[in-house]
Amino acid sequence: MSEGLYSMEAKDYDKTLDLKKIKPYGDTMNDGKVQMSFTLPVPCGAEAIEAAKQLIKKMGMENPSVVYYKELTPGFTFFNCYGSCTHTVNYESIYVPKVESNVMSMPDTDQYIREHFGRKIVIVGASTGTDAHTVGIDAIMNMKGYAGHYGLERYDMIEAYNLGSQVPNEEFIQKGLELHADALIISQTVTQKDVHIQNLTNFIELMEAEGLRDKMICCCGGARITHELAQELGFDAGFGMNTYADDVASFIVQEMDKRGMK
Ligand code: B12
Repeated sequence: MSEGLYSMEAKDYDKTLDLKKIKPYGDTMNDGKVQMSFTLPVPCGAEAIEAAKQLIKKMGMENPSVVYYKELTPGFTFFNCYGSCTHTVNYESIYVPKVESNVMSMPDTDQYIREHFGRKIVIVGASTGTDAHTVGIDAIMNMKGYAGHYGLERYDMIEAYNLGSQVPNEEFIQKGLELHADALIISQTVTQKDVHIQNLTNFIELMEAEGLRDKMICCCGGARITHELAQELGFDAGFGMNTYADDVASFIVQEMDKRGMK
């Protein structure tokens, strides 16, 4: 290769992967490149750009660059920016609590239910509280399924009831009782101002007040839900992004078996 602009060969780049000190990957190892978008409550202009760059440096980034900016409305400027992160994380020291179950296919779960319970399992689901998002709970429950995974309604050995969205917790629990639910599953999408925490906490408190908490498996899910958070709030399990009916169905039936529910 000739000297000049393109003379740096691949061997000149850092290729060291140290799992004790990982940082973002842009196009070479350890370059730390991060893309960010944010809005500042200042008029669009040169001072706004300088403010954005100074802020990026304070976030622990080197070489801040603003690649796009636009006035949103007078007094507010939106930015797309890049910077190189100077911080690192020890990946080897990370521990994340996860749902401990053996994820089974739909036919295997049906077979498990036949063998362990000899009856259909009843699962009632909804987006509760003020949450109007239905796509998450539909993805888990609808017969058609989602991303190649059939929903709970498709399982031969599961009686699934999807109550839709904005279902008050009291009504949801009442319906669960009427349907003799083995498990109640909740979807929560909106997390603004921790509204999901208040709503999920309220659900658990109601279940406890009614003496029902130990009688039904309680799960929640949504893009911002983790298993750790769900457990902290008193649920048996929590499911986040890229989870499917298989995950929650497997957990419910195995947990029921563990608890000796018949
Ligand atoms: C569609 C949509 C809407 C539609 C919903 C229509 C409907 N019928 O569902 C409408 C227009 C009504 C809407 C309204 C609002 N929305 Co909206 N909406 C979205 C959008 C674009 C898609 C959400 C979605 O359907 N995802 C697809 C599903 C499949 O993903 P999922 O829910 O994560 O589900 C998966 C997993 O999380 C998990 N899962 C989910 N639930 C459960 C439950 C169980 C038991 C299990 C096991 C698993 C599980 O499994 C699923 C499959 O893998 C998102 C942005 C985005 N691109 O994500 C914003 C978004 C969710 N909305 C948002 C907001 C702020 C709102 C509003 C507050 C806006 C407003 N100011 O009015 C309102 C709230 C209304 C209300 N009272 O709830 C924010 C939420 C931010 C936050 N974290 O709080 C988002 C992220 C947009 C954003 N970037 O700001 N919204």
